[in-house]
Amino acid sequence: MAPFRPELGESEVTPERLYLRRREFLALGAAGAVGALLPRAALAEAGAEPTGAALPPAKRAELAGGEKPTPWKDVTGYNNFYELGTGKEDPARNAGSLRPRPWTVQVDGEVKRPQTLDVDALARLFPVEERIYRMRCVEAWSMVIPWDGIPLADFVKRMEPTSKAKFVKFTTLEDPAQLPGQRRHVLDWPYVEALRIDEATNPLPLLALGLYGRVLPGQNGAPVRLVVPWKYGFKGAKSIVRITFTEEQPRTTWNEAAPDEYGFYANVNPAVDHPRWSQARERRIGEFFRRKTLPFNGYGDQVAQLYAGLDPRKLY
Ligand SMILES: Nc1nc2c(c(=O)[nH]1)N[C@H]1C(S)=C(S)[C@@H](COP(=O)(O)O)O[C@H]1N2
Ligand SMILES: [Mo]
Repeated sequence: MAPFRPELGESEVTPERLYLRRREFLALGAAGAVGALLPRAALAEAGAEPTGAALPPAKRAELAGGEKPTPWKDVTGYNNFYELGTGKEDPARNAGSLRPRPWTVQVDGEVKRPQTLDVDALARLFPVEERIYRMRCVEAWSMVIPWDGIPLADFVKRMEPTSKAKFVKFTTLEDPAQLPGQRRHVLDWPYVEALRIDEATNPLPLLALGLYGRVLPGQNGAPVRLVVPWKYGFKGAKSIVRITFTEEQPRTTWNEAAPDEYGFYANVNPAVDHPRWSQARERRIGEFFRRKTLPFNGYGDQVAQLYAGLDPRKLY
C-alpha cells in the first residue's frame, strides 16, 4: 500500500474522502502494519514528528482554551504506563512488546448487548473525533493533547446498559509477555479503572484510538484507552480489553493501592492537597513557570453538576 499523508483541515475532509481514508486506516490496522510508513520517517525516528498509521478524524474540537498542543515528542516520550516500566521514558522504550492488532474488547455485565468487538469495528461504528484536551497528572504535570477517539457516551448508549448498571469498569490487558512490567507486582494487575454511569455518559470522555491524527502509540495505551479530561490522568486506563457494566462501585487499582492518595472520583481539585504535595499548581510540560491548576481541570462548566451534594474533599 502506498504511503499517504493526511491533511487534517476540516474543510478538506469530505465524507467520501474520509470514508476512503478510514478504509485505508482499517486496512492498515488489519494488516497489523501500524509502524511508520511515512516519507518523513527519518525525522520521525528522531522523535520530532508524528509517526504511525493515519487516523483521520471526522470532526475536530478545540477544548483547551486555544493552548498550543504539547509536542508529539513529549506526549509520546514522557508517559505513565507501569506495565511498560515505572520510569517516564520506559514506556516509549518498551512499547515494542505490545501487539495492538488484532485486538478485541469484551463488553459484559449489566448490559443488554454483551459482545466482543474487534477494535477496528469501533472506528466503523462511530465517527472518530479529534478533541484537544488539557490533561493533568496527579504528579502535578500537565499536557495539552489532541486525542482522536469516539465519544464514550455514544458507545455506552449503543451497548444498552440495564437499569442496574451504575458504573462502567475498564480493564487493561493482562499479559506479561506483552506488558513485561506485569512480571513485578508493582500494582495489582490487571490495571482497572471505573466511572459512574452518569460520568461515562457525559459528552467529554473519549475511548481514544489515536492522537495527533495517528493511531495510538503503545506507550499511550494502544489500541484503545480511556480519556477523561476533568480527572487526574490515572483514571485513563490504557490498552483496554474489557468494559464491564456493574451495579456496585468497582475496586480500582490506584484507589486500592493507596486509598489516602488516590480517590475513586479523582476530579482535579486545586483546593485539596495530595497528602504528599500541593495540587494548587502544575507544570505544563515544555513550560518553565508553573501555572495555576483549574478546578475540574477547567471543565467545571460541563461536569461540576455531576457532583452536586458530594463532599468536595472526596472529589479526588
Ligand atoms: N494500564 C495503565 N493505564 C494507565 C497507567 C498505567 O500505569 N497503566 N497510568 C495512568 C496515569 S498515572 C497517567 S498520568 C496516564 C498517562 O497517559 P499518557 O502517558 O498517555 O499521557 O495514563 C494512565 N493510565
Ligand atoms: Mo498520572
